[in-house]
Amino acid sequence: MCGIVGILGTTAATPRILESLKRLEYRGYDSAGIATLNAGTLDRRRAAGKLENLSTKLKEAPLQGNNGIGHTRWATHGEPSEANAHPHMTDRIAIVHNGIIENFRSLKAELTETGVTFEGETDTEVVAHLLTRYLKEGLSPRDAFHKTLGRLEGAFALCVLIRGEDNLMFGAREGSPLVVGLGSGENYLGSDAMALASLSSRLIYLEEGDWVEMTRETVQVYDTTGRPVKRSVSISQVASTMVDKGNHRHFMQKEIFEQPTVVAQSLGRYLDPNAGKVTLPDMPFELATVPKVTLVACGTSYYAALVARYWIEKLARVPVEVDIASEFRYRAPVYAEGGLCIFISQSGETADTLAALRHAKEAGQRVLVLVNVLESTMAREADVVLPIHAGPEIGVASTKAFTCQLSVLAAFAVNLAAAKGQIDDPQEDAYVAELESAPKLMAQVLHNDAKLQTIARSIAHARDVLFVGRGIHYPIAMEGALKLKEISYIHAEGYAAGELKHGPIALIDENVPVIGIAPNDDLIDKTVSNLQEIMARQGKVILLSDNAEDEAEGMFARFEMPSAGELVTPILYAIPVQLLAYYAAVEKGTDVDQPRNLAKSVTVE
Ligand code: HGA
Repeated sequence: MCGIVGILGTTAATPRILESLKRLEYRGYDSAGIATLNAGTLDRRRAAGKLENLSTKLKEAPLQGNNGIGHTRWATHGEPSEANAHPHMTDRIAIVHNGIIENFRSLKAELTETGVTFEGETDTEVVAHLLTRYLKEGLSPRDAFHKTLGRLEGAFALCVLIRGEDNLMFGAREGSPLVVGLGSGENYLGSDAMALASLSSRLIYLEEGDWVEMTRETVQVYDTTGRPVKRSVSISQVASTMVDKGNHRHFMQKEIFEQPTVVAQSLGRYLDPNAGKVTLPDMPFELATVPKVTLVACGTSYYAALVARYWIEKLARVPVEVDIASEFRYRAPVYAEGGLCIFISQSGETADTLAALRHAKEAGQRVLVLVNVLESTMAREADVVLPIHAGPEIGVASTKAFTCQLSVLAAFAVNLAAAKGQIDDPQEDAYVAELESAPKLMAQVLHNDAKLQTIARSIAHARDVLFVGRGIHYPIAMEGALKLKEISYIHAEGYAAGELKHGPIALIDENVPVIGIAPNDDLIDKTVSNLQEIMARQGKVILLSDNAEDEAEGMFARFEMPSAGELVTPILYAIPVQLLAYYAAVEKGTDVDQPRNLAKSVTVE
């Protein structure tokens, strides 16, 4: 989502801010801007659309100064126009904001009454005017900033420059992440380690409610009450080099093809094939005593959670509840005493998932997270962290993070089953061997991608596409539909195959492609029968299967999959649905890596 970079520096700020904003482009944004402070004077350039537009403006009218703040905006309040782009400015300050000021309406009304006029529709602008009012009332910058923070409700990461204060920058964090970067004779603020990768690896992660007053030489963090606090310095692992596409056309394609390697790496951290055991990090509780598992996530991570439910229930015989993070804490969930809550998020910053985590923690639940970013807020707040080791995922539509999440969840399910005494050593050994086979089988699927490219051309111009599957492959159908929606903008739905006849079958005609996910398991006959029902209504069935050669007669297309066991098939079948979406999007010519309206790390609720 929005990216923030702030520099109190000793050399020209604009090129450095632009470079940092470029690193954040993958997160998705719709406008961008930079403000600098030069000899006490504030000035800014903003542009709707891509960073190139901002660069062009900066070439036409450069911004001088060694101090600056920059922002990539993913609009929540107000259209993605230049007027709504950050930084927002008054005659006294410039500010960038990530998050949502929930009480902005009442603040706006209050400010309007005092004669303030607003330039755009963002919630952020009220913060700019509030801070300006307190400065004009004669408060010191520090007091004015602290007083402003006390008036805000909602979520925010803020970064502020003040006119006339050449060696001063403020930042604040509540609900949205903010990181301080330490330089020599310079200091920085960023929305995450990636934002600061080219500037500093010595970072201070602000905690909830923290705010910071910075000069080039000093960094002072305060808590909500305004008390000075000490926060530790960590060394960032985020490499300062830009992640590149290699010889792929898009990051998403690169990440799809990387999957055998990253899944092997990920499994390598959790499997001991010699001993035939799953090895998880030490936990501050006994897994054997866990009475219930609750899995909570959003989007693709939520589908990984749905797959995990099948594994955990079947192997470990532990009751499992799964929910969407944005719904979870608003429905008075019933926690089991000593229950284990698992939160899944690629970035570890997803606002809804983080809020759900805190809800569970407050209720005394044990908290385990699966994240890709080790330095993330969720990783820092959990009792146990299972990193998925997917490496940086740049494509907005998640691919390799999904299959790595599945791999780690499969290993977890086996471990829990062993801890519960539901499987014996030879069974655990067999499951470990099965998981070990995943990367090779994934490579086999990828090897046949040309066939999927041909099939994808036939769905690229459809208005609606359905994905159907049963059991553990039902969530894969939903994930396939999500991928297609995200990057090709084709309306798609994932259904449990048996559910079609209860409504969605009304949509079927000769123009509706239906992707059938049907591995040769104990449900294949049922799934294929459902596909026959679709064909009887002229639906264009595309079958993904390692069997059903005979039943394939009359189907529009069939993609041959390798055979595998129940821990590996969901991981394998994720690949053809990713590739269908990818090639359909390429065929349509959409912006694959930065699809419209989407953001990578969703840090607003
Ligand atoms: N609410 C602000 C900032 C949006 C944001 O944080 N996106 O990630 C706006 O709409 O400008």
